[in-house]
Amino acid sequence: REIEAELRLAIKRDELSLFFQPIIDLKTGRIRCFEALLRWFHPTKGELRPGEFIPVAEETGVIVTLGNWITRQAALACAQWPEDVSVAVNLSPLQIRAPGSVLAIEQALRDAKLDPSRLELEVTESLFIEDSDQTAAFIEKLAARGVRFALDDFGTGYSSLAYIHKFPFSKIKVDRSFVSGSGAGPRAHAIIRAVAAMGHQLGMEIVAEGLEEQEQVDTVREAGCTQGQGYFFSRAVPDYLAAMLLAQDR
Ligand code: G
Ligand code: G
Ligand code: MN
Ligand code: NA
Repeated sequence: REIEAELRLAIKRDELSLFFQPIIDLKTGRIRCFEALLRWFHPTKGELRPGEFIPVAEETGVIVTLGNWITRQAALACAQWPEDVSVAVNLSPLQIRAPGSVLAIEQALRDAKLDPSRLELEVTESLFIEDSDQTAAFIEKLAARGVRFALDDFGTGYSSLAYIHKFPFSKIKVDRSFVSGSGAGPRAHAIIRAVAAMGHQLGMEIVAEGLEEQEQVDTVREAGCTQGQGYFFSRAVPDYLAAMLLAQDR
């Protein structure tokens, strides 16, 4: 397919870029982390969103090369930030099952001279449907090195306590459908509260995603979320703007 061939060339042609969206400590208001979000500036189609091309990258296996590139770029960017700021990278399930993925991540950290504890790998709930030994080995090896793991999109899939029980997640990201839109409300609020209470017991950070208004920020903070992310604070921005946000912040 056309898009597949173009995707293979996109890295070489310098059409791909990582943007960074800040994740804010809801107590102090300061930036704790940036989530890396991939953007493709296609020469004729314009800006393409990951939702449009990540599935193609997954079907064709290009995601493995692409994923390694993303981790490297994210680690290099983070190495420029203050030491108490980390970077979060979204992982595709296919990447986790690919042989050599642990080595590639370790190499990216070494090359960027980044402390492994400053890298957070976001995995989505749906990954665990298979609950394979490979997934467990991947997470355990990197966690032993100090890399952190976040359970992304929490509440949209199986939301299984078994995964939280089995794997050393340091963060749960409550999906934005609980925070805004028609899904928000007293029932969603009670669920966020309960998830946050569980997170506290386990020493985890609880992130509320999709915060767009001050009122939502106040609500999730009151419900016990420790961090927040969303357009209220900032959209994902290029690395030079991320550096400016940090300079303003400190
Ligand atoms: O930025 P946007 O809202 O368009 O992202 C849409 C989806 O694409 C999100 O689910 C996000 O996790 C995913 N995504 C964004 N960047 C990356 C990436 O670098 N790697 C992978 N695997 N997924 C990404
Ligand atoms: O699946 P994941 O959580 O990685 O997806 C992150 C996606 O959410 C990104 O594509 C990002 O652009 C989007 N996003 C981030 N903040 C907001 C927000 O406040 N509102 C909405 N609608 N989308 C957001
Ligand atoms: Mn994410
Ligand atoms: Na999410």
